[in-house]
Amino acid sequence: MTYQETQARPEMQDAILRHLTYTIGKDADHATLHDWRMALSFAVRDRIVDSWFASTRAAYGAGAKRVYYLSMEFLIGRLLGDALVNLRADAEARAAVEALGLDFDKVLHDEPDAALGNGGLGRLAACFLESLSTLACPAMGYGIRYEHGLFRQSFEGGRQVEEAETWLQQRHPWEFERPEAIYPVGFGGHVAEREGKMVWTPGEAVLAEAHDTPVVGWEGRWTNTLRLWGARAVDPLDLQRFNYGDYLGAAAPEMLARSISRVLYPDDTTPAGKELRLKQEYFFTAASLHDILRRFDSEHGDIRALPDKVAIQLNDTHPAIAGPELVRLLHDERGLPFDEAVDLARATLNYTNHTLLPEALEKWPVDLMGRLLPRHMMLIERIDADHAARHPGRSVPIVAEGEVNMGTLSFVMANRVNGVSALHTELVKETVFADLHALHPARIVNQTNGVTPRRWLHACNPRLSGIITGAIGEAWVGDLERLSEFEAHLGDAGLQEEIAGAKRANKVDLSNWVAAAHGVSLDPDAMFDVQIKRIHEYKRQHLNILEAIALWQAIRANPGAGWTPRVKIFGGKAAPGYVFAKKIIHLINDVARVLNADPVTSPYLKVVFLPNYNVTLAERLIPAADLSEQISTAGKEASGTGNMKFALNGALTVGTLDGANVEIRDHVGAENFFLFGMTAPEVVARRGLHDHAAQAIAADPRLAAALEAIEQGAFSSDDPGRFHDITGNLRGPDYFLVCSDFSDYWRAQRGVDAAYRDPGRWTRMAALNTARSGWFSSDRTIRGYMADIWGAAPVGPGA
Ligand code: F58
Repeated sequence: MTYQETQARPEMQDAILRHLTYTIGKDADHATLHDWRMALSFAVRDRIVDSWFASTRAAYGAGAKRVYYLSMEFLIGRLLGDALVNLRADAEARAAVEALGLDFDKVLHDEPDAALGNGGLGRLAACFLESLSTLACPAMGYGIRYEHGLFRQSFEGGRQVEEAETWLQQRHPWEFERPEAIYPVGFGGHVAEREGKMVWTPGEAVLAEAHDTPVVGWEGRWTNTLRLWGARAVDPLDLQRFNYGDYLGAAAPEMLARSISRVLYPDDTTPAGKELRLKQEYFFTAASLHDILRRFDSEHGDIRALPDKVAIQLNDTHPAIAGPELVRLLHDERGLPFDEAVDLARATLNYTNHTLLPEALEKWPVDLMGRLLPRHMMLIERIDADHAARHPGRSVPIVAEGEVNMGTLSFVMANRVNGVSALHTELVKETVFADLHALHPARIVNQTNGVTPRRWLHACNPRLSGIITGAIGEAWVGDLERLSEFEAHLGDAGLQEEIAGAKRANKVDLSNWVAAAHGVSLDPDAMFDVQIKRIHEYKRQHLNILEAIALWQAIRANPGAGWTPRVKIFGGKAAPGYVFAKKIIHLINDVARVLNADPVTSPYLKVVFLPNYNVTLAERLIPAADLSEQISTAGKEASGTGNMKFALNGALTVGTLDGANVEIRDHVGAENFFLFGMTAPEVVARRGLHDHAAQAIAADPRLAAALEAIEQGAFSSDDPGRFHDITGNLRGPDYFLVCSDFSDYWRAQRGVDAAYRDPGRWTRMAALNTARSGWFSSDRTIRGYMADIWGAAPVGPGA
């Protein structure tokens, strides 16, 4: 069928065929799956554009305050299914695609997963963009258009192998190139005083080119923009070198410039400390600020009104150079007095802290900062001196021991500083920023994270979503607090059966996929126990695998004891340079190989590590999970957001009192949450015992036996010493207190087993988790930011 063979066709089908013909240049007989996916994406994009223009007009018309979210990372995942759901066009698209003889799900699954982020911080930014649109808050996300997102993970002999990710190899249908929005960004050079003014002459410059992706909110009411900057050379070709036959050298300027937006740094908690990373940070921050001021100038006259019309959020310290850069623009370039420039910048900027881990707090050597950004280094020193003068004897230095502390800089230059869960915010006040908090007691506020219910329940779990809508109507999708109405229906035995049936069907889907994609067969009647997140010592995947080993030993010792069948599912990537985390992955894979091959125990216990965990895999796993593992050392996980997605989808949590687990437990009820482990203050006290690990091992024969099994090579007979650094660490410093929390974890897990053996009780607990998780919507979080931090209000049709 060609587009020309016109008969009356439903609108969506017509739009798909039109794009296939005129945008892709293919006819239906020769179109590949990829062509069809592109055609559908363009058809859907057309509909978003209408809402986009209306939103842009409404925001300009209202002269509204705008919010700018600056983030090194946006972990957006696939966009097609999400856009269709938000436009409420998913059923229509499915019908259109199927009428064209195609498998709709296959078309959706053809889309690459855009992994422009490492983990929670990047995914939070993506959820925030969706909620900002849903709430009709005029906003823009600014970040980097990485050519290669987070690496692709596979396993070889149980070891993690990394490969470059290539999401942009195919055309990206969602973005619009904006060659008119292009700014030079300078580096290096020198600073000179001219007529009483400091003038920075950069030694090199690259161009930042904008690429815009519309982000459509629920029901298409409002659409904001994600603007990602790509780096390009000012002079793409060195013609002289080319003419001399030096073709490689001629292309060097372009290669060098492009390297800035080439790859996402895959370090999840330790700052890279590399020059290129600082260049990336300044590159996107400078381009974004230029763009923000240009837009401000086009709408408003007096720059002194900046804080009334603009709120800028710094997602962690990665865009912290925004402080000195904004001061430079206001003071050096626009001639405002320094003090006024600082005050205006501070009234406009806000900073979110996502971690307390000392090794994760960014610091840059003064030498490097001075060489790469000489004017900014001068301004940082002046901001530091100015803050010290305002607080004589009590100031906290931004520059100390030859380094610029980006957390201190962000705090000093922010109107509001926020933590991401109640516990984390209290710890921010008591630890990293205690001195600054004493100076500025009103500056730190809490905004507990949230997740978008559109992607993380309605779209990824259509069975449960349908049941909820059947019981209480569909208003909950746009107003998640209304999920609480679901609770009143839970007494209905029929409804409970439906909920249990939906979970089982989700587990069957997952089992089928795991069998097809990875050749492992899972029993959908076993408990699906899931830990998915970055691999890090503080998240304690090794506590989970130790418990698996101890359970395996217990089952072997007494196979007939009525064990509750369980599948432990792991997913997550380790930073390529994080040797210990990679060892944990290897251990889990080795344990899985031995346990899954054991005919006595495997009916009761299996372990699988699914490779290449990403947003798409999370969307498959979370709806199928029975148990959510949130087992970090108390005080270390700032919030967590996966924990919220699981609770919302009716998985019960086994977890510590860490991050937002505390608030989840408060909401769902202590009786519907499997708590274990030390509290944050207990953790601190326990570390004071020099032999805490040895004591814990001596007190728990199960733990001792599990460690011995690893040490004796039970899982690595070819190399018995393979995991000595893990067991050595656990017996030795065990900073994250795996051993000290083991016994209580074991106890909690046996409580989980007992609860799972009573399906009625389990389903009720799971359903209560769903019904009581309405507070964890990112809509609630964004309302909090709008009210407490940005002073922003919704506009227009969605208001
Ligand atoms: C995460 N941080 C926190 N950092 O660990 C998690 O508790 C929290 O829920 C989430 O932020 C959102 O607030 C996180 O994901 C990173 O990935 C950074 C990437 C760049 C280098 C430094 C860490």
